[in-house]
Amino acid sequence: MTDTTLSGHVDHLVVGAGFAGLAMAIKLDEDGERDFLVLEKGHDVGGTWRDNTYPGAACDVPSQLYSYSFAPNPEWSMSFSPQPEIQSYIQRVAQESGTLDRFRFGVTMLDARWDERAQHWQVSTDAGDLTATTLISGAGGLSEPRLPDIEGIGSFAGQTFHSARWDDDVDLTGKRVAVIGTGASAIQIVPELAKVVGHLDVYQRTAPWVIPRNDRHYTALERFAFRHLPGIQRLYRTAIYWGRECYVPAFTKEPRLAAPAQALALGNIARAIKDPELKAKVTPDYRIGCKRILISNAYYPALASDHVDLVTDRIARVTPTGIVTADGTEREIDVLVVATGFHTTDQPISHHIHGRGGRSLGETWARNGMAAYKGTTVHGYPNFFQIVGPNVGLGHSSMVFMIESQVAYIRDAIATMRRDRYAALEPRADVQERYNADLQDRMEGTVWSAGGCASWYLDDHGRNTTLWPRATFTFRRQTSAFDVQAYDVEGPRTDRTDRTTQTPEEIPA
Ligand code: N01
Repeated sequence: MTDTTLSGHVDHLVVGAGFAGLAMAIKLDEDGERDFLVLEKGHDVGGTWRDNTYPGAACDVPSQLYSYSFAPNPEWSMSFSPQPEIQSYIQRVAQESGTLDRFRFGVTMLDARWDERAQHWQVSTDAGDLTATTLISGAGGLSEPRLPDIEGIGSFAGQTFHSARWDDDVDLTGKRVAVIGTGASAIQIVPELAKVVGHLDVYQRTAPWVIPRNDRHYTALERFAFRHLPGIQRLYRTAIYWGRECYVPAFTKEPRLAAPAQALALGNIARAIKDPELKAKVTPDYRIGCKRILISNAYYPALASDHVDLVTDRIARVTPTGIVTADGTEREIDVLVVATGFHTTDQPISHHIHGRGGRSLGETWARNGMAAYKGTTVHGYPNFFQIVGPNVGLGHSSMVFMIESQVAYIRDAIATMRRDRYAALEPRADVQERYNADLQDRMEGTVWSAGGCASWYLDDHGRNTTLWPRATFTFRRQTSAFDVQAYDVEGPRTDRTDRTTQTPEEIPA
């Protein structure tokens, strides 16, 4: 429960204070758009980096790239930073931005409805109701844990938690633990658990491809250079960026280009695992890249440990004391960790956003699949912007790059609204349709569609509605300027006087 009370009107309401919401707040402020609020249901900035505190949590994109271009951090200790360092970075950027006075923590947006007459969003929260000219979602695609639909899972008598809701109070030392899932989270958790638990069962439904993690500490000299010669750090960032972009043709056009990565992954298995049966179990039967490529030097050695079992038999049910697989075997455990991912293709926030005619975005997307224009705006939902919307995700590079691209687009949209006194804008239906038809055409033949796997990139209709299928610089170019000709616009805008926040000039000394 929060002691904040919300009422009145703001020009911009941002939902979520992760990388996306924070970038939006900083850039709105920079543009002089000071009448905004950021609602955050948690009690701190950071989003997914605040929530994912499981042992071993770290970024699998190098931090030089997985950070804001406008806030370089010379102090990264390693090439792939651990979660606490990333969270501290986000906190520091937030502190230094001077925008935190407009963040409202512990506030959940319950519902947002487009008011056609007043041309604004009516937003209800658990801390009061307010209206907003624009609604900007920075809620993220990896925020709502997906729990597995396994018979009896609620009956387990020991402790159970999702990877994104780690319970630090549970002492795992010497315990019998099971981890369900072998995705990006699980492969970071498993080696850490293997160090302390008595026995570990890892339940694998599909083997992931795991390449070596070329991680290292930055030397004192490198950090000195980052601090005093910012050009050097930019050079690192640029080199990492282009190195990552090299994956795109392998994923989208020429599968043979993925052969070196696949060979690296097979070498990673061969180095750590000698037992032929285990080797066969961990070797994927689909093309590398079809699911997210994982990086770890420690995962396979952990699986090869005597006190760790990789279970590939289908889980039949969970009992109060353990997990029963389809062959009837029950493995008893004390603690159950579910590392089964997130709601990605059915973004939960979409059910709380009601556009023209009162229809929720969730309903619209349930009918036709998740779709937006440039991953940011949606026909029927005027003045709504979504950061990390449909088809903005990446399998190979930094989401912060995509977030900054979208933030630039939204800033330009807002500047256009101000300049041309538009009250409302939404993408034209035909433009949005063409945009998505082109995206889906491009998906055909990519490793995500033709790679021979099922993944969270695909929705129930088998459409890839999560990933961007082109180079990230193409997305950057497409979002570099607001293309008002692609939009239906309404104007002129009526000026508001009942604002919730004040500009610095208006705040009494
Ligand atoms: O989730 P996932 P995650 N019974 O969906 C299995 C990002 N991330 O939390 O492959 C049994 O990838 C499922 O099996 P299958 C990153 O974008 C980033 O690990 O569907 N198993 C899979 O093995 C990543 O992609 C970092 O057959 C079930 C696993 O659970 C995203 O988060 C670090 C099951 C889910 O894997 C999600 O990763 C961590 C069931 N009923 C995460 N249901 C960085 O370093 C699901 N599974 C940046």
